[in-house]
Amino acid sequence: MAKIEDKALRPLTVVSLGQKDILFVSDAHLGSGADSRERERELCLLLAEKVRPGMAVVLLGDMVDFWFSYRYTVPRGFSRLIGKLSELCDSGVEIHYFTGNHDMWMFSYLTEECGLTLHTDEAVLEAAGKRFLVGHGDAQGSPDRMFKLWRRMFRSHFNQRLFALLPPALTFPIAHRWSDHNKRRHLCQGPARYLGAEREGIVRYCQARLQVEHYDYCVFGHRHTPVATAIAPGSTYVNLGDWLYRRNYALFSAESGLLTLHDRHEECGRKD
Ligand SMILES: [Mn+2]
Repeated sequence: MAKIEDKALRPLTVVSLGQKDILFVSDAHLGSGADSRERERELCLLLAEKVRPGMAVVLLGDMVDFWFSYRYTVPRGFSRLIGKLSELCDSGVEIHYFTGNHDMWMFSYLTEECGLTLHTDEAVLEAAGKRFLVGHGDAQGSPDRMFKLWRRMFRSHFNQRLFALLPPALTFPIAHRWSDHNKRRHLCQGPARYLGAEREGIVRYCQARLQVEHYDYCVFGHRHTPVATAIAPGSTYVNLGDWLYRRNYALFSAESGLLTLHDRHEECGRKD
């Protein structure tokens, strides 16, 4: 717990979004599963329908299942999403992309190609008088030591440079197998469920930070458990769920000051 408290004092980047409405999405894991192309199309459709010029889009990690930005080449796929994000940026939409544990090797490609802002750490967003603590959630109070060790290894600049020297034909199949293995392991454990404030590492982390400063909303992904629940007076924890299985997204209205979690499948009358 002491460790979380120490970390809670760490100052974070503050992003001011003025009076913007915000669309939040996370965990699309594009590139994985047979329905990936369809999922990507549906995501682009959501962006086309919900996002207007002057709005902000906040992508909270694991949007693709695996990515590595080489210096001169980029991985295959995701052309629709990258095109859509570029188009939105060009039309004056402010896009913030927070890397997760599957897309942490995004580096500067999307920043240079689309014009979006990339974040490799959580941040504080300010919009319409509300404060949001946002991030992917893989680094926040995860109890799994092994996971933390892998995370540190993958984020090491030395290891990243080493990886860049190896041919993609060798590294990509390994990365995809690793990702599939993790997914199978999670599927065996059944669908992720919200465990309650005491047992959710992200919530415990948010509560520690709330001791230091106020946030109206703490918004994270990673857990694939759509939930909106009060975790302190005037503070709501929102886990975005995912776009992978549930097609969740959240919308913040600057006018009402409210953040609402949505389920696209439910809206479309689909039962999955
Ligand atoms: Mn994740």
